[in-house]
Amino acid sequence: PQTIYRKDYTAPSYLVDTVELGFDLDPARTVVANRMTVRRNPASAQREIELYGEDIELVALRLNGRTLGEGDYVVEGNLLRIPNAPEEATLEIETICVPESNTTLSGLYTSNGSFYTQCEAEGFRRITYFPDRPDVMARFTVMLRADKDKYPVLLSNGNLIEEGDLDGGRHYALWEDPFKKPSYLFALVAARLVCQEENFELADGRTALLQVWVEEGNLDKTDYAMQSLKHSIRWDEERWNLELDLDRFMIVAVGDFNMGAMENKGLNIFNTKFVLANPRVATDVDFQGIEAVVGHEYFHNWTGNRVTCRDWFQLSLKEGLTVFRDQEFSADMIGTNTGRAVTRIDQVRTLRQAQFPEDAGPMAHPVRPDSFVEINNFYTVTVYEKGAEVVRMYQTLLGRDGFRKGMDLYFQRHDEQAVTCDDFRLAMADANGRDLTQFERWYSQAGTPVVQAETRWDEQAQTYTLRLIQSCPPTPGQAEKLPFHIPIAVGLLGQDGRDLPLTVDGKDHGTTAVLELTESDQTFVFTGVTEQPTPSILRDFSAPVILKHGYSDAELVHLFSHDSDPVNRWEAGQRLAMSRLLKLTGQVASAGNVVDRLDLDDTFIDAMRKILVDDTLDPSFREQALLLPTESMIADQLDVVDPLAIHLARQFVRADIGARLRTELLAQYDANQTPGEYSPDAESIGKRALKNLALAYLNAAPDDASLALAQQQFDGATNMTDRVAALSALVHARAPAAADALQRFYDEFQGEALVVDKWFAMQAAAPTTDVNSVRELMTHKAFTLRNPNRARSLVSTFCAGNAVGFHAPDGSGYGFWAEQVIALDALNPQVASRLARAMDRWRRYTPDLQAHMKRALQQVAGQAKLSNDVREVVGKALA
Ligand code: B3K
Ligand code: ZN
Repeated sequence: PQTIYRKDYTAPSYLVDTVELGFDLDPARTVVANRMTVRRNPASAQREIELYGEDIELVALRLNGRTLGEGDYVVEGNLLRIPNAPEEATLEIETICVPESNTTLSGLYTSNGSFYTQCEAEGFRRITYFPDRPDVMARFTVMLRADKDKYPVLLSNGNLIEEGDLDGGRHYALWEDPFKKPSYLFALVAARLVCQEENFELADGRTALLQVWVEEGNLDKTDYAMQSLKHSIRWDEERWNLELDLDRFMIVAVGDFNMGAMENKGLNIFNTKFVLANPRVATDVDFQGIEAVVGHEYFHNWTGNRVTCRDWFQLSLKEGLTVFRDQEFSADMIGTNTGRAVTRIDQVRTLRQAQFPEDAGPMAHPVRPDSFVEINNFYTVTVYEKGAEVVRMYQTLLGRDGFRKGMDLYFQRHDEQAVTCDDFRLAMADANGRDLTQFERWYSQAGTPVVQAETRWDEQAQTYTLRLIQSCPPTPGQAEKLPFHIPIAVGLLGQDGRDLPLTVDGKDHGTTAVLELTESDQTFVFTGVTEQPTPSILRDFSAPVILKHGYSDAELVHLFSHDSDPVNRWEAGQRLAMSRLLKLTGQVASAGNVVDRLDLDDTFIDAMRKILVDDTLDPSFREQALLLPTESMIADQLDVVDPLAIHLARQFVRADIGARLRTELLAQYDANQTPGEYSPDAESIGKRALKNLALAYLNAAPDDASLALAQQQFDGATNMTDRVAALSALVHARAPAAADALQRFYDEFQGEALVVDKWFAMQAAAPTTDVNSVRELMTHKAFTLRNPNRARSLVSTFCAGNAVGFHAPDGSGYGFWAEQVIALDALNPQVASRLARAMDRWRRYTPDLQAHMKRALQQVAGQAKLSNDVREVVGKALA
């Protein structure tokens, strides 16, 4: 496969002004007529028209009315070139595609018999020949024709111009999008659907029609998506002065979808997972996910659609920024300080769980990658979540007002343009009169920076010196790194736990100073420090770095009890837990993976107890503070990973907490019930989370009483959050009643696809589940590899979320992985390629496991027929 480089970017040879598409929709043979007006791009030296097409049959090609024959154009792979083209031309192209056999779910495909599209990144070329690149923006008019009975609803981008009946039981709809857009934002839906709709008043007094389209039978699950959409529209108006620019905004839910959702102009298409919810079938996390994703896609209308990316290397321009926006939206929707902090803690957990490992593995890439083989492989936690951290750092450095000025300038300069990450950075710099040249390294250098902090209090001089040393490990293709521009938010706690006033270089910084670390070794001096403080460094996780500091347990306990910054307060608890987990993992491993004579100190248990029972703290915060680092976070700290040792050590800690804090956990279990009608508000979610964590800890060392409690909660649950928590407690405790509960759960919810996914996922993740049980589950009548949600719920959950089962010493988990990657690749390369990444960090495991993993990787890499997607991932893993 061919590698594409960012440095090779050239402007498009031809621009497209208008596109008229005509679709005669038929699952077995859809005819697409494309008429577009093109003109030579003055910015390009190229004289050929370049069109991309993939998996489509070219029926006719006309240029200014003349049919082009063999000698008039050249087709090489996916590229069709028309040499010697005139300055301006009308191109007419007729192609045929077969939606019903399109299992890739990219381009035009069918799901449950209806038509849907997914064009980002390069799916439009699977529909028609087109300069399918984001810097070609055109105005689209779309005519849809289909059987009226089977596909009563015909949707596309923009405004509905006309609809009516045709002969032979068919009908049509004509749509026009008033904004020019890149082809990746094109969408159509032709389906049997119903909708919840509402007229919504916008800030400027206009009214927009909002619709949420779902399959019949799901209308009782659209309220939350609709509410989230309205909140998103309001929030964008209020926080950024950005308005909905269309008269109509539609969300469509589809059961077969590769990712979460897609921001097609005016016609967002969503995975059902991020639309459908009611208390009976959806958990608190599902509700939160819906709010975040509905917000995310809506916010793309400005950050992504009105201002789009020049090329796919700039993906984080829209994704990092839009994730940042949806994060801020979710935080503002909660509104309280602790609520905000808890969302921030969640973000930090995601980074540590997924992004730091990516940044340290074979697929490590900068936020703005320099090269790729398959762009779909680069919709990553680095581009998205680290990208959002980079955007957040602007706000930390420039302040909220300064950041807003930068955003305003960005839209002023670039509305309806396709631009780069540098353009965004320059808007931030220019709007604030700041030099952000060095900040560019956050875009160009991969790897997680390490910041080492050394401190010294000088009693005589009453100064406190903070020395910060930064470094960044090598990543593929980047051996040496230059220093980053890192905002480090710092507070100092006095012995009474309160923040000390901060003065640096004679300047008053309140109680949190944002220091700007720009050199590899830099020292900051706080003056007027009258007592030995405890440093709270990297408050609010002010930069995506690994902070190293030789904290003593006493200092950590002090921070865990008092830090006014909730994120660092939580962080102190994580550090206390991590040091224990690492030590215990070592002990378990050297005992040959036997849990014997392990011990957890009182300091740790007491610190946990204190937070658990502190009713002045929000339950949501207490839940986060009591959650242990995950197995993968522990693995990330180790040079040699023995997954079973990690699991056993962590289970020991969970059980010990469960046993030694039994009384307190039971009390919190009772105190945090949420009787009455279910509501997904932050306070109730926090209570349920703490209550269900208590239940989980109690059942980590199960006795009859705790098992009975889980059983009772399962039987009496009135919402999915409590039901799943109870079922999972039973399953993880290996309760005798677990099998029966699982069966009852399935029987009750077998008609709800998203709940069946949970049912598979819960079993896939259970440490009692091995390869054989997964294979057994794959024979269940409800299982299919063809539906991405279902495949992920069982196969990906097992491979990426069940370390014990997956890393079985005999390598059977890896053999299974290879088989499934190969099977999935034949159907859906994007889903296969995600699964392939479960092996990313294979070189970190014990030698025996490594050998098995390598063999499995080689088995996949050795396949003659493999998608570019999977080939790139396994190739980089083995490189
Ligand atoms: N922009 C889409 C992702 C498309 C992924 C293509 N493989 C969803 C989003 O980030 O909003
Ligand atoms: Zn996005």
